[in-house]
Amino acid sequence: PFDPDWWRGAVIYQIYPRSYQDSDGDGIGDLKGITARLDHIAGLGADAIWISPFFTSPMKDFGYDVSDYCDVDPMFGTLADFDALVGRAHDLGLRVMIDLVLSHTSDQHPWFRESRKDRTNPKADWYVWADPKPDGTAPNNWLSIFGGPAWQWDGRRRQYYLHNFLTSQPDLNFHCPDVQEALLDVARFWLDRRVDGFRLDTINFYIADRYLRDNPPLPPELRNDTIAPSVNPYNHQLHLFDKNQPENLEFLKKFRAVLNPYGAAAVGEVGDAQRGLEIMAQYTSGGDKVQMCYPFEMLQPARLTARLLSDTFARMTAEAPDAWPCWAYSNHDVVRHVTRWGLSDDAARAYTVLLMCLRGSVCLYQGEELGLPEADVAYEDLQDPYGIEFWPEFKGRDGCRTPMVWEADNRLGGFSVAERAWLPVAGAHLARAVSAQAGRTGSMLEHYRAALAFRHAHPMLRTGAMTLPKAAGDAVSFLRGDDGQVFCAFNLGEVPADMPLPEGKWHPIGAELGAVTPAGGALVLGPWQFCLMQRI
Ligand code: TEU
Repeated sequence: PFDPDWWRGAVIYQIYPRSYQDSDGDGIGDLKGITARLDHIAGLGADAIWISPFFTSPMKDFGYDVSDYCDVDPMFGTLADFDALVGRAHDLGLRVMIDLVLSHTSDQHPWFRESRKDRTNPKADWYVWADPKPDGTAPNNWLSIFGGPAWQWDGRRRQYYLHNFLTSQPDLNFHCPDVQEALLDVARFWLDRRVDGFRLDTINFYIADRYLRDNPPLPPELRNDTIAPSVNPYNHQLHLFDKNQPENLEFLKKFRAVLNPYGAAAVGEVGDAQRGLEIMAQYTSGGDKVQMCYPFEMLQPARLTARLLSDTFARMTAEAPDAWPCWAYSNHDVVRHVTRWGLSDDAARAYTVLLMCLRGSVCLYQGEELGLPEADVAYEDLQDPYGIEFWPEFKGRDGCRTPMVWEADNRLGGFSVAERAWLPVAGAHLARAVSAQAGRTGSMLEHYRAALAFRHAHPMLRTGAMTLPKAAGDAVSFLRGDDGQVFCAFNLGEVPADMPLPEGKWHPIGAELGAVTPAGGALVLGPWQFCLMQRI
């Protein structure tokens, strides 16, 4: 059904296609595998899926290095398989979002092969090429996210090219109008194949300063000491000129104009540890750019405390009251949150309910609904180039990318019939497989199902207003709904918390989630307890 607002408050389930379900026994997941498992996602109560890249790719960054935007990599299947996936998803009431990696291509993309030939070919300006400084060094001080300078020397053109990630991921030059047009055509291609929206990879990296000015050093108060400086260049520079240039807003408006006739939506991933919320406000307010942004606030190593939650919402509201976030605790780039934050099952349950009560849309990452911890991947089994480079200080992203576990009594968890999977299935995950949890009262999977159903049953949790969260120690509370119809209170800690009850008459809801009921006019929340109430 045509509903241009479908994304608002939606729960989007992220699929990492290499690791969801292998249908042809090569040890790598594929599109047919995903199609076969869509019932699980519909049964969970999600509104949409986001599939990480499945396009033709040399797989140096596992699909985030695209060599053909308009085809499926043979490893994952065919365009016909994709059409079948979309058809089945729509039959189940699931919207389909795909992951467009527009900021850079693979160095094997025909556009880059042509562009690097010489300085006069028709695609000579399609990438960010620059002459060396007089002493032969790189044009400026910009750094790559995956370590080292963001510039790679090319002997043939005798120039440097910009790469924000691997050297095999050259950055497209969005100052070139033909590049913008070609990328809008990519979006049209997939919209015509009935996708409902896009996750836009590194949306704030599209446009770099046309004068290639040096970034200033990062002021100490903005440094994030939880990330080792060798591992993440965010600790060295204020990313003033290499990303998020004002011209990006013009491109996003063009992108939105492509989406509108289809009722499609986009969520932009904002990779900026310092100014993510500010950038989200720029990109999502006004209704003429992208609908949602995906900031990194809840993906940090530091646990989402009551204080961090209230600060985040206060900052976000100050930047733009109509900004629309898409929250996530876990994804294919970070340590799974249960491990990252050291959560017990009780704590994880409370965080799940909290996520379902927040204003914004939500992304869940495959396996999160099983309460999976990060997998231990031995050095010999590492696949992620980012991890191989920085081991052991940073172990890379493989520990959150191991295969999904479907069957507890199967060596590869029912993921594949192959001898080996591309990443090992974590032995410790098997006991948490879907087969071990489905239909079992009190399991994490059933808790997620109930939490999603709860959000659905109370539309004000999806689209209603939210008061600024009030934090007191580890406890936090807020009201949802335009008239504050729902009261939500959480104890995000181990120490019992006394909380003031809101004024007015209320009746408790969410018993099926384990919400507690105030007794004798007082609200005392034990460790990781929460209370949900509806105004009478
Ligand atoms: O990630 C963008 C991003 O900023 C990440 O580099 C993140 O900081 C890092 O992975 C943390 O470990 C996107 C994709 O999600 C990621 O998988 C890709 O490698 C990257 O873009 C390049 O396309």
